[in-house]
Amino acid sequence: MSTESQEQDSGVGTAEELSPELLIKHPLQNVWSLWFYKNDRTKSWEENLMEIITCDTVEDFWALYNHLEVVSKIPLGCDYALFKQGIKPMWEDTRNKQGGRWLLNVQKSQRNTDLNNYWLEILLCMIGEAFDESSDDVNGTVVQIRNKGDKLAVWTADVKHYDAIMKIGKTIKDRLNLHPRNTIGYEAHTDTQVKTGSVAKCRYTL
Ligand code: MGP
Repeated sequence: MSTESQEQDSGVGTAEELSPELLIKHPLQNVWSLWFYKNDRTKSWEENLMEIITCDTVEDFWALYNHLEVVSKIPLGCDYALFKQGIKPMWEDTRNKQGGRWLLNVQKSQRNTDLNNYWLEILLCMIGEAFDESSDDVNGTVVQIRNKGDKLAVWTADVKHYDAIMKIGKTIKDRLNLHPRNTIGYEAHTDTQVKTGSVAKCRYTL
């Protein structure tokens, strides 16, 4: 059977006949890089941080997400991070230096119930620019699997941008459907770096 008649039989049109909607991938507003932090004690913190892949379309995001190990299954001590291309998920990056993070502590008992959904929802907020005019203040997001309890954070550009920080925090609480008693705290990276024990000073809470 010729290719033409096969196409007619299957009802699938040629590339020329398909609408552009089906052919063109849907671009994201930003290009995003996925990072993995591997917990290898023989290496420095920075050496353990690896940029894995970038994505700039909705379709490529889903291909990436579906290919990844779900976050609840990655080894203890490891992190995933999704950051705007060009911003490294570290305090030292010039675009993080003045910034901080909204931090949600996720209990270990929630690892198999809520964590994967929270992480996917945050990723969708990132690529979908869910923070409206404050989306420019969002640098990226990190999820960390820890024995003492997992952590989910959204890193923002500037601790002085109060309105943007509040908008971002409220959107996170809303989109994750967090109970009002389940508070999130905003820490400046400069405070996180000098914290004593495992709790840093909180600039804001929601
Ligand atoms: P962590 O991985 O963010 O949290 O930081 P963890 O493992 O829960 O530990 P805790 O201290 O929050 O209880 C662990 C350590 O990794 C930090 O103390 C730093 O030594 C190092 N580290 C983490 N971050 C995010 C950075 C960074 O951005 N830059 C550098 N240089 N080191 C970092």
